[in-house]
Order: sequence, then C-alpha cells, then structure tokens
Amino acid sequence: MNETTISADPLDRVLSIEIARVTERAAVAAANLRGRGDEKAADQAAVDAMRSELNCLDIDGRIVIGEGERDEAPMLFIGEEVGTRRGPQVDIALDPLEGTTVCAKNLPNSLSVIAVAARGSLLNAPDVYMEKIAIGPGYPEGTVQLGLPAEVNLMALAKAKGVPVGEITACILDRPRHAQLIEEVRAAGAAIRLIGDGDVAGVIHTTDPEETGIDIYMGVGGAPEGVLAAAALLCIGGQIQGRLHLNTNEKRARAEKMGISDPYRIYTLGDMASGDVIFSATGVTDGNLLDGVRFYRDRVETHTLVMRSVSRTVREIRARHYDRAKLGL
Ligand code: VTB
Repeated sequence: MNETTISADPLDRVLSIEIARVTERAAVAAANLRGRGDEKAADQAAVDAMRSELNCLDIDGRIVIGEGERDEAPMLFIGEEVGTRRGPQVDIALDPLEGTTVCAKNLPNSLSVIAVAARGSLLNAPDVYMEKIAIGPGYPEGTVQLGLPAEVNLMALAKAKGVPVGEITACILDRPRHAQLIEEVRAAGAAIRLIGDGDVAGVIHTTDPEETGIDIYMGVGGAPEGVLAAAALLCIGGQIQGRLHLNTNEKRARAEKMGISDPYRIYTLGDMASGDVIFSATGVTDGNLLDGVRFYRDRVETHTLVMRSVSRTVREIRARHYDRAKLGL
C-alpha cells in the first residue's frame, strides 16, 4: 500500500501507536491487582486507566461497545464520548479487562483490548450472549458455518487443514451451557481447550494454531466480545460468524433500539467489523500469544499486539516503562 492511499484513510496511522498506549496503561493497572481474587477492583482500575488515556487522544470518539449500557456503567458506557474531539470521528469497541475472573485468579490469557474504527463500521451489539464460531486465516470462505452440527464443521476444518479430525483442537468456554457442544466435539474425535473466561483471546488464538494449539473457537460468549474478536480477525485474517441470543422480549427490544431488526440473523465478520480498524491488545496475565505485564524494580514491561485492517499490519510491541508514575503506579 502506498503513502497516498494510507493518508487518504480516515484514521491517522500515528493513531496505531497511540492506541497501543491505551491498552498498555489499562493492562498495567489491572495487572497490579491480578491474583487478588477481586475481579471488580481489577476491572475498575483498568477502566479508569483506559478512560484517562483515551481522553488524551486527539479523536472524536464514541463508544459503541463498552462497559455496559448507560444506566449500568458509570464509565466507558455505550454512547459515551471520549477523546479531545479534535481528531477523526471514530467508533470504539473496548474491554479494559477481558477475562476479569482469570485475572483475579492470575490464570492465563486476560487482556486489555480496544478497537478503533471509522464511524459506522462496528456492529452496535447489545450486551447479550452471542453464539460464535471462528477459525484462523488460510481456509476457504465458509469452511465452517454457524448452525451446522459441530461434527460437520470439525470434519470440514480438518479436511481443509489436511489433518485427521483428531488433530483439531476447539476452544470452548467452560460453562454448563456448553455440555452438549462439548459432548458433540469429543464424539467427533476433536480435542477441546476449555477456558474459564476470555473468548476474545480464544478467537485470536485460532489465527496461530502452531503457537496456541487452537484451531477453532466454538460456543456462546458475550456479543461485545464477538465484535472485538471480529475487529481483530479483520486485521489479522480469519473467519467468524455470530448470532445474538435474543431469547426474551426485553432483549429483542433492546436490540431493536440499536437497529437490529432480525433477531435470528447470522452476522459474518464483515457485518461486525469493516473498513479502517485499528486493534490493540496488551497481555495482563501470561498467555499463548501475549506475555502478561512484568513488574521489575526499575521498570514495568508490557507486551502488545497492534494491528490495522487497511494496511494489514500486525505489530508486536514490547515496551519497557521506566517511569512508574506515568503508568499511574
Ligand atoms: C465470555 C468471556 C468473557 O463473558 O464472553 C463471557 O469471554 C460470557 O459470559 O471474558 P458468561 O461469563 O456469563 O458465560 C466474560 O466472562 C466476561 O464477563
């Protein structure tokens, strides 16, 4: 991609680095409280840090996926405006601490994540459940499809990968609601990585099976996490499909207010995230793709993945922060 094309894009390239700072700050704040068994405190610390860092950015930002709806989240709620208002108009999806429980228990794969996109290019999803299926890059479009039996999808993926189904590993949230899915996946002959939390990481892990050991993500998690995962896959490659669980009139009404008229619609990646998107994730606890925050006597180290869809760049930033005060510590 040449200079002219990039500078014509709505988002400033410099923003990629600025965004990395936002998740770095939030991850450090959460990591400072990891392993304390206090999910709320770690989440709150991440929210505060992310919000103050976001408000330093020269963007005219509007949160479309946030900590909750206005009445339930005092900060970083859906609709909140952030930034100095002096820059490009952007929509923001964020989760200052994705995997609050794993962070509180100091288990792997909690992250701080954000996606910043040109206005109107992220699905405004209500905070309900979403059934998801996702695979990494390099497979023909539609290799797996939401709604097909697990066995059919696993066989199709194994065939496309050129391995027996016994060499496929599915990542699934460890929840009672997945009992049947887990049984079906095992009956098909595939292995399962059960995770306690953190399905944004679970989906991203499908993009690098050699490193993570995960080929496919399946099951029901949060819809906001689905949109964040789609934003990541838009940058890094891969496929995701999602269907909202709008099983009550109240949820259907909430979704309708957000412009969702068909409650049974299957959303593809492009329906959830499109166009110019910058995605950043910083590890809070150690994980398969990202190291967690490390605290040393003289510095703090962070590990971040920053990606941009239009330039198809994936950067890993390992930062050493020598000024603890600047991190709010
Ligand atoms: C998942 C998981 C998140 O919510 O999306 C999950 O990835 C879904 O909700 O980290 P339940 O916990 O009710 O199953 C989280 O756990 C975040 O709350």
